[in-house]
Amino acid sequence: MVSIEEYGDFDTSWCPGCGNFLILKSLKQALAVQGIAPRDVIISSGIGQAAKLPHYLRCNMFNGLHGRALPVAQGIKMANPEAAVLCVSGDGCTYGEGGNHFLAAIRRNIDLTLLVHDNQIYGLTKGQASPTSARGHVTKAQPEGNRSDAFNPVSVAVAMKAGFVARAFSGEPEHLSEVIREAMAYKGFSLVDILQPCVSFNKVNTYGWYSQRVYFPQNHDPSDWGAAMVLSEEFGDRIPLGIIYRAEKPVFGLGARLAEHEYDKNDLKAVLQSYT
Ligand SMILES: Cc1ncc(C[n+]2csc(CCOP(=O)(O)OP(=O)(O)O)c2C)c(N)n1
Ligand code: SF4
Repeated sequence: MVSIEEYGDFDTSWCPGCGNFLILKSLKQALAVQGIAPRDVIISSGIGQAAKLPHYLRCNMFNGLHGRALPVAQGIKMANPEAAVLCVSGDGCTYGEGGNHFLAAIRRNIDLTLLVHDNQIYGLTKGQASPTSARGHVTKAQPEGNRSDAFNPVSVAVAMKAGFVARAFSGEPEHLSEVIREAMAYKGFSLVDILQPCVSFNKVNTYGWYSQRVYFPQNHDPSDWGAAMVLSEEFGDRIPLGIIYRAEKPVFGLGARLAEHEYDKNDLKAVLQSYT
């Protein structure tokens, strides 16, 4: 039995009302309900407001370079197959700077869960357009409107036949927590793209904007790739939530440990010292 309290309660540097709070709460709940203890969780994150999440959770963590959280998460899982490995970052970090790692992680299919706080903006650097910002979105850095088309991560993941692809909304925390649980239980690479209002810098995609659009599709069969492809394209007046696509696939290195031998801590010390 694991309680939510074991995951701690930390001060954050997030703005009051930020969608990140409900993602953190939903994740804590998902971990506790699954009975996973903090010592068994390892989170890799990049740079950005979303990437600070593991700072506010009692767990093992690695906070690395912008866009580079996924390769680290994959290495962590290969070295620690028994651990619950998550990668948590923003839409800019994951789909922009880390875009090719996102594609490679889908292809390789190592068993880990990627949670993307998708606020359709660069939050930490004060509101430039991100890969998921809509064409025409006016920001301080794009006063004439964003001139690029938006990247649709759910469509790309479904097109590449990623084994588990879901979308959730931080304004629906119970549903979000349930989807995180299902993603973590899935054996293979799982993506949860989470709509997360940035109350300070995205005045378009607000709680109200998302709330008016999100819906839970009835009778969608996530094993139907064609239907998932069609559903994944819907991102406008209506935005479907839930598991969009799900399939069983060969998992890279399932149950295998990267290194079996015991290591000598002194050797490790010497390697670390060689970098100072
Ligand atoms: C290689 C590199 N490029 C740019 C930056 C500057 N930078 C830091 S955070 C950030 C944007 C973060 O946006 P996002 O990933 O969407 O996360 P959010 O802050 O919105 O949660 C940028 C561009 C950096 N740290 N490293
Ligand atoms: S800038 Fe936006 S994403 Fe960052 S903490 Fe504030 S509301 Fe959240």
